[in-house]
Amino acid sequence: MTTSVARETLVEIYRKMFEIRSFEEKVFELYAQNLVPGTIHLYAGEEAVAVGLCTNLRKDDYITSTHRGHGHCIAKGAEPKRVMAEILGKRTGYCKGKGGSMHIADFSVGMLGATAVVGAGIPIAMGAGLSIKLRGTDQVTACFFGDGASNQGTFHEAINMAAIWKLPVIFVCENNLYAMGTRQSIVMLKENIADRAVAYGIPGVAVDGNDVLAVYEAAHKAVERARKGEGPTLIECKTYRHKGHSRIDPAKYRPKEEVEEWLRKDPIKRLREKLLQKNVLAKAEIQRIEKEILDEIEEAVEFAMKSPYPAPEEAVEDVHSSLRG
Ligand SMILES: Cc1ncc(C[n+]2csc(CCOP(=O)(O)OP(=O)(O)O)c2C)c(N)n1
Ligand SMILES: [Mg+2]
Repeated sequence: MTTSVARETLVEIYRKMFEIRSFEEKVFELYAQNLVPGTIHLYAGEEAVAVGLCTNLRKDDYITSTHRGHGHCIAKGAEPKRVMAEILGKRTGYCKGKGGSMHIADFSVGMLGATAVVGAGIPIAMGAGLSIKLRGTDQVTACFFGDGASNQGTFHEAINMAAIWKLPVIFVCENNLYAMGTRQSIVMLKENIADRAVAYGIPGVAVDGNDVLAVYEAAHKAVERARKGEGPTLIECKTYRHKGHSRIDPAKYRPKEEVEEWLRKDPIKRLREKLLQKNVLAKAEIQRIEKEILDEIEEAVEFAMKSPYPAPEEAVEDVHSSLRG
């Protein structure tokens, strides 16, 4: 594994994954204290997907996200403190506290937005890909969506269009086996969502989404192909969310053995073990990195807690944007 991925990249990957996990654990804690307005959908357990993918992207590349988007934002380079402020509904958040957990966007790092509408990010990513092609740059767009979203019409329409126009889009299905409480096997006869790529004449690959290096390798190939103008790829990452669908879901529909099996396959634990085993990092270095990140998350919480709420009259600001300026 260390042969193809540079040491600094491996360390950066570990940092980001640990950062997202720590961030999500903190959001869960704040939610329990009744400090988070609205709902939350946590990314804990799925970090290898966003990080494995985004490590291959440049700042000027784009991503689109889902309702489970905190990890996507942070992996693409958004500042945790401003993501936290948005989740707490504060004016210093990315949408000035008016979007909340499910509507975070940061155009400055190419994060085009999270959305509460399942499958809605897929055509937006296709449109961003079309814009790249028309402008003639070598940027790419990566599009995250769930197994549930892959049964929406938007999935089929957007992938087909991206395929015929050879758009630079990487379609990344985060198959965590469930769409709310519905198991994938109840709504799909085929096991691999990646197999659907055949229907559109593009490459489709299914990878272990809890192995960050497997995601990294698949993304690397897909990004190269997209930058060369050879068109889109569908990558299916098999993964698992550690918690229920959203904050109120105790996830009783999941068998205990299944949950335990996936907890054993925790992507962060696995990477940590590999890094130690291959002498990429010593235990003390890992502990130092983790401490640094935990401190940074505490600072993010402090920043968010101290920030003001938007004033009531700000509710009607930023509602429309005019191209005429
Ligand atoms: C168009 C639409 N239909 C239904 C919903 C309700 N809903 C919210 S999340 C969700 C499940 C999505 O599952 P999946 O795409 O697998 O993503 P995951 O939550 O597993 O990450 C549903 C049905 C919605 N928000 N939008
Ligand atoms: Mg799902």
